[in-house]
Amino acid sequence: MTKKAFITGVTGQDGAYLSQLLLEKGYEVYGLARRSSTPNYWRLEELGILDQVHIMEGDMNDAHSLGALIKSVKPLEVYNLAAQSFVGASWQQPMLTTEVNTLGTLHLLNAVKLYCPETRFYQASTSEMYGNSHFDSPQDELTPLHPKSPYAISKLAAHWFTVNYRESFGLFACSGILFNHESPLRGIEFVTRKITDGVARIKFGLNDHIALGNLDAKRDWGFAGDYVKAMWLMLQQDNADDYVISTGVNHSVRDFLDTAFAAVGISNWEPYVRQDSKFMRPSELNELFGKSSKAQEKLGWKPKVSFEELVKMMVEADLKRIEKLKPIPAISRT
Ligand code: NAP
Ligand code: F7E
Repeated sequence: MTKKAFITGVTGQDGAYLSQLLLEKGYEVYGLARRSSTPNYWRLEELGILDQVHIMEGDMNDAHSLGALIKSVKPLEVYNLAAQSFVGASWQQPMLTTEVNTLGTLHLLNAVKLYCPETRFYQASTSEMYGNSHFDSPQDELTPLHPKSPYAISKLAAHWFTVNYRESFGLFACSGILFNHESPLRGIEFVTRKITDGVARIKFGLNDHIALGNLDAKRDWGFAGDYVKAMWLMLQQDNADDYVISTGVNHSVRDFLDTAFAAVGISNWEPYVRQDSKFMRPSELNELFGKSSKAQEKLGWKPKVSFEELVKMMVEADLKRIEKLKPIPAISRT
């Protein structure tokens, strides 16, 4: 019998890579997508898999639609990736962030408990839950949690609901505490993609600068394609558990700028970068990096793509995209 997987957030970065991985493994993939006047399937299209994913319309805020979908699909595995995932927006929209990230997760856990309690459940938790833990670096599964943004608080609550449904009702529910992971499919508002898109625009003369916030923040940036493998591995174990997924190496936004501009032959990026207070956060996490030894030992998972390879991959993808937008020189229009 075909294995069925249900992915919320299928139109997002991780949803696209996870769909690709599961299709390669022979799963039938069902993806929750919210109704929109302009469908947002570009990532599934870029990977060439849109026609292989069963798109199911629904919303994390609508418990009824989630319940009906889980009842009809009865998946073997559920991956809960849907979220208001942009930390910066969570101060402006704390209610929405909580409704989608916390209550949405609760609606989904309840649907699984009610209609298919044998289903294996993955929750997309985050290193943001640690807050400013640089006294406890690197962070692992035992590091104290002290969230610093509405996003982090909403994810912390969803994390504990996941653990609680495992402990209270015996659900096979795992929480993956993933550190930042990026790719050419990353949303444009996140700093990595904002930089690689900006570098490509500067290279082709479409823009003259990139406006950024705090350049000193450090993150543990890995490749999303590597990280979705860890999600799948968590659900293949004998017992449900929680795992940190990270590279163990961190870099500052400045390092990212160095590497991204170097990829187009620019060694001094300072003339092309302006700092704008609009992109500063009310509460910033200065430094995050994780220790994924539990995942390495128990899941046999290891990141494959290095920081340098990741940045190069993202710059190259944006150069290809922007090249297509480049105005045709007047001389060749005749
Ligand atoms: P993403 O690209 O922002 O994707 C988020 C997805 O959630 C999109 O498909 C979005 O749909 C969907 N969504 C948002 N609100 C929804 C709603 N009300 N109902 C249904 N779907 C909704 O995020 P990502 O980078 O792939 O991350 C995947 C998950 O991992 C998220 O939960 C994120 O918080 C978590 N996470 C990410 C990272 C990271 O570094 N990427 C690290 C740790 C944890 P639309 O396309 O319609 O907007
Ligand atoms: O910011 C700084 C910013 O928005 C990274 C999400 O996937 O990972 C992501 O959250 C750093 C921060 O990601 C700009 O202040 C400077 O220190 O790319 P980001 P994030 O906030 O780390 C975690 C693990 C998640 O769970 C989230 O869902 O970069 N920064 N200047 C900037 N950030 C942005 N976005 N834009 C700037 O102009």
